[in-house]
Amino acid sequence: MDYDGKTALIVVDVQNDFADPDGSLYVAGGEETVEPINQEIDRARKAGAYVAYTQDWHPESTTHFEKDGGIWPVHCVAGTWGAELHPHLEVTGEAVRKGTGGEDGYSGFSVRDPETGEKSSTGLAELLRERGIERLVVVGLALDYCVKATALDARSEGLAVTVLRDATRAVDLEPGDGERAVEELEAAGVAVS
Ligand code: VGL
Ligand code: ZN
Repeated sequence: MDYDGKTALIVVDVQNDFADPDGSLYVAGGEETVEPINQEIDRARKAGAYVAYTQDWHPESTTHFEKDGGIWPVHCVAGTWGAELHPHLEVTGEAVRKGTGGEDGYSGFSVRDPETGEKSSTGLAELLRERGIERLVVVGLALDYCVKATALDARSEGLAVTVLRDATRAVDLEPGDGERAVEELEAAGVAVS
């Protein structure tokens, strides 16, 4: 993907809990994405493209967590080491935080109230719209959750979307989840390269 003013790069959840082997929801190989992502950030910045980041940002108690009725170990609790962006990640733009009110949801674009099911925007769509963005490159963690959900929502927003396979890794709760995510993305018109 060549960057320009109408193409943005979104760096999804490159946080210690996912990208550091000591993180509580470590995604195998997560730390290996940091270098290719930094190169992508450099390419995007040199072309004057907009770069945004997302952060999973949970309260201590949320139905997202296994201990509170969900499926995940406690991770990315607001203000903790695990929620910080990886220390080697080049940070050059705004970070959109999702799940701050205990909502569920994986996409950088929207979260869902676990009680009412009501969806609300994180503000990312507005940030992109204000800048007249038409194309989005999505990288980060994890391929089968937040990267996939963000890319699919971006397609629903009418954007052309590319996911860079080398700059993401899958949780693979079930073996093959990453490959199935790629198929789902491609079926939705996302380019995976
Ligand atoms: C994520 C599981 C739980 C992600 C976030 O960033 O892909 N996965 N919360
Ligand atoms: Zn989470």
